[in-house]
Amino acid sequence: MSKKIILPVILVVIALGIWLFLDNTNSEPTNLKTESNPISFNTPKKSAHYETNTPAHGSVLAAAPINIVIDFNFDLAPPSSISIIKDDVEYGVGDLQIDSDKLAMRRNFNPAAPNGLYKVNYTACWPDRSCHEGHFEFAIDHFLALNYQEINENEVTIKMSELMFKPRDIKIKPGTKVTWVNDEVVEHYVNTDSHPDHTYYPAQNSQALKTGESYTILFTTNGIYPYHCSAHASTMTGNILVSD
Ligand SMILES: [Cu+2]
Repeated sequence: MSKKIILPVILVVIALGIWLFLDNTNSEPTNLKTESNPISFNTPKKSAHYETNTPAHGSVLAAAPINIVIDFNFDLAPPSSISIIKDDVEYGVGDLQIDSDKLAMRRNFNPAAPNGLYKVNYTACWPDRSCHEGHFEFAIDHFLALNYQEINENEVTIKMSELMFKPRDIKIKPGTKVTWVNDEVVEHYVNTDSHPDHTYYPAQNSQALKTGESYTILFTTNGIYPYHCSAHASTMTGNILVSD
């Protein structure tokens, strides 16, 4: 190759390199936009006698929760309250309810709530009329439902095997009967969140299930139902998404 040709070739290669570098730099913000933006959660504040809550602080749900439930280790009393706010709009529905054992309080949630970050502010009051405040956050991202297995049957079976719920995350229609069957030697449970209070949707709490034993409930109300096995609470988890 003669020197006359080599110089233009080198210049073209350098120009191409600069163009590729600039193009990569330019395309970065576009890539970020197409991925779902990570949500940053503020530090929660726990009131006196607080134990757990559902949805969990920092959780991202594939649909609106049916209610917000907060658990305590002391008797709740009026005038306790729960408020769920996004963009200055209240998404709590109806009055606060204190459970009959007085250890949990709950408020229904607007099923039409859009994607985004929700802040839960609560006031927990005791029989002596003293009150304490706390707060936590969760988010809704309906796009997560794309990862759910959609099952359009009247009856669905979820196996408990290899320390997992199979399938783990399912989407069903209201009016679907779900049966959990224990397929292995170790005992399992079906427990609604949170752990260990199991208060979010109390109908979804089974006794210990031995090999071959099953538990069945009917889901009638739209929303997300996070659950776990209380014997393997940190790893054996699942979600039922009910949507018509
Ligand atoms: Cu288990």
